[in-house]
Amino acid sequence: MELTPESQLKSYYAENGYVVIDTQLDHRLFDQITHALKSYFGHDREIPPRVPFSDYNRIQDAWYINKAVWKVATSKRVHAVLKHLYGQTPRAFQTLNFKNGTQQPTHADTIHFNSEPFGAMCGVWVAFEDIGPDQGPLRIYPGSNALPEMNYTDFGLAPDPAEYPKYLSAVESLIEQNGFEERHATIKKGQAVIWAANTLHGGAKQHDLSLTRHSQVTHFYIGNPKTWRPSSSKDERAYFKADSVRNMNGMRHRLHCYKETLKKKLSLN
Ligand SMILES: O=C(O)CCC(=O)C(=O)O
Ligand SMILES: [Fe+2]
Repeated sequence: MELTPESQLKSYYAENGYVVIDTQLDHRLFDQITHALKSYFGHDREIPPRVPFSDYNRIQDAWYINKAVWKVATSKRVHAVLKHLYGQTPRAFQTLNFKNGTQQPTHADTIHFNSEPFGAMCGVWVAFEDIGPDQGPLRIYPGSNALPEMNYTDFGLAPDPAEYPKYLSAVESLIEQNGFEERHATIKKGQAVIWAANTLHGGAKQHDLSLTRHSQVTHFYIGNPKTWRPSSSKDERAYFKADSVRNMNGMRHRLHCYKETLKKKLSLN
């Protein structure tokens, strides 16, 4: 994947549902994160403290515990590009850090967290190392952003996580019907792919299992939409309050430091 020329960002995004940009972040940040999170990855990992979810290859909201993750999520350049693309203020609400490729099946992120108005959400995948085809890069289906909204009920499915496999099959059929091409995000360290709420994407097969794919996804809401989860919207839409990476870091960090100081004091007494 090539960097999207600056003058074409808006038109390219509208047409393809993704762009590639340079985050202009100091590469030492990525190395710091890789180093700091190292013991939290793998099958014999330590469990990271104070994050809502983690497994052997995925740490959710590591910005609670790592300032560099927070810096990547709140990158000025990413925010400026999102503002340019949407004309509204972006708000990072979730981070995911990966050591390896996810090989995730194809989906649109709206199936996990949707918005009213529709489309006020996007994902940003930042490469922490140069990404080649064998590392299981992010995969994108250009043009799929123009598809109509795809909630469980739009496919005639019950709005339930148990129906997710059927959702994935429905998505596969759509790709076949529309003849969408698959592109792999082979991008350089420090570059990022921004994809739209409805853009179909997943993780490519990791051909070489000895390779890492250190990267971070930050999910953003745009403006101030109502936020809801299709998978738990049975009788009515399940609205939820999305976190805000920008607003909460300071508070959480202070609270954490306060608790640590208190613990030390208590153990001294
Ligand atoms: O990193 C990947 O392979 C896919 C991640 C993804 O789908 C997401 O974070 O929305
Ligand atoms: Fe996704």
